[in-house]
Amino acid sequence: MNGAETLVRTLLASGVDICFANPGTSEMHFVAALDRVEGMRCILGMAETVVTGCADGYARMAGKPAVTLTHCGPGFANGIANVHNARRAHTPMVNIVGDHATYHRPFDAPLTTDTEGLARTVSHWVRTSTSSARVGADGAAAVQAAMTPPGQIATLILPADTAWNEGAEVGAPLPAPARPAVAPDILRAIAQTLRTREPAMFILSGQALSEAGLAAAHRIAHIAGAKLRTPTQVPRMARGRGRAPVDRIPYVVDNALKVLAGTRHVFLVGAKPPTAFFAYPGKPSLLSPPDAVTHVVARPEQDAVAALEWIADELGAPKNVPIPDAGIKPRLVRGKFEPEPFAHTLAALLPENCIVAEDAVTSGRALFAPTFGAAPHDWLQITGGAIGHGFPCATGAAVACPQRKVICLQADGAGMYTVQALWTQAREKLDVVNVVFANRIYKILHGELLSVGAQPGRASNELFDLARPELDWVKLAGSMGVEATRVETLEGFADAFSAACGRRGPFLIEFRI
Ligand SMILES: Cc1ncc(C[n+]2csc(CCOP(=O)(O)OP(=O)(O)O)c2C)c(N)n1
Repeated sequence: MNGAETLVRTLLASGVDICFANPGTSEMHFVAALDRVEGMRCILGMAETVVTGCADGYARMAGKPAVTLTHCGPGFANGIANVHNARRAHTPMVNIVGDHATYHRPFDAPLTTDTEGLARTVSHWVRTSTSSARVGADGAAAVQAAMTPPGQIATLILPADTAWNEGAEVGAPLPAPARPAVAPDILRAIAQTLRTREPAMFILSGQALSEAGLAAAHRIAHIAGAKLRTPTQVPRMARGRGRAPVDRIPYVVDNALKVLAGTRHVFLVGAKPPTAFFAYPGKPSLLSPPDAVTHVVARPEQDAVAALEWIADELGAPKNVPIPDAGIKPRLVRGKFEPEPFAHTLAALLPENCIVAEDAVTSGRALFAPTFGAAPHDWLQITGGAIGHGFPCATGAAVACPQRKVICLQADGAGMYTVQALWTQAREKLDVVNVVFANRIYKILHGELLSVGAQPGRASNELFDLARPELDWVKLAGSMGVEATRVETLEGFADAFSAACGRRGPFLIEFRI
């Protein structure tokens, strides 16, 4: 058996059976092995950042990694932005990067680059296989690294001769470490602090945003009077009716400061200290008040659900605290697009148990609160700020959950980074309703320009304008095999969205706003 075949068999034995790929010459033996070995579903992405974004969306929903296959340093480099987003989401991911044969490297052929160096910038674990005999064991180690809590990026570089040489052995699957528990002393001290009833805020991310994590946090909020928030962007959150309505920390620094004002204790549960996305002249980087004390309840890799439940029990919170009515009833609104009326309309229409992948930038600012009253759903967001995440994330999520409707909320400028994902949706017949907010402008950047203290001018108008020429999303989608329609009003959107949700397969709605 050659190295490539042992790698495919090792990945399958380790539970990895989806391969998002964009291969080249150095990966041909891996591709040939995929032909010989049953069981690995191969999905082509027509750009590496689609490949890596799909793997992110897939793993967030599947709870296990997909494998990506990319071509040499430059191919992997094309995919780095969405590996970065995945790393920020603590997504498990295994990247196989084919590279030149070991003996070919000294000749400095055109694709030669520092592949390991590129991989290291976004990976927790990097290894280059040195012989076919090692490939199986390296593959098993890569999956183990990816599955190490809270989820890691593992990149295995596969020189072509290690793939084609014979004499390789399938690697035995390696156990994934369990999530470590938080030490009881730490939890006891946190409970003690909560008993003072000084103003407290829990910031929840990762596992704490699961249904169980939210329920436990809600018990603590109820008994201790603590407030609950998520970071500005969440990797995955259980939302909708029956789930604790935890709002996010706003993106705009002044609004975020207002939300955190008066907080004496910040409790981090799988989250980082609340930090502004960017520095702005005269504004703080850290969003919590300077005199607030920050406590780490659970690091991202620790068992946050158990920690929250322990604190809730310790404080004597009832086991089942009813979720209060969020006070917002979803309703269909008519008229032109505005973020808030759109959010109410969407909330009224979201299908039961759907998955929302959101990269909606300014059009998504008001989505969180109104959708607390929507049917139960999971929400995935771009966690690393590298735009162009929505289409591929939705694509990967649809591969992971073929029985669930996926809704992709995508800003137009961001969408153009990874528009090719629509082609993958069509080819794989994935059940995704894509909504594109076509404002034909990089709207957020106008606000950012003013926020950093600069003034608009000819160059900024030129660089933020997308209207010359105008994109036609109906044609773009159509050319990639995705049916599409254009709407200009909320009532038009409601009709198109309901119809799209009532059928299967990919669809795109261009919302001209
Ligand atoms: C990979 C990457 N490149 C560039 C940026 C900078 N950037 C942030 S938002 C944005 C434009 C967003 O425009 P659009 O997606 O149309 O959303 P809108 O602001 O109009 O709501 C850009 C270019 C980024 N965040 N990530």
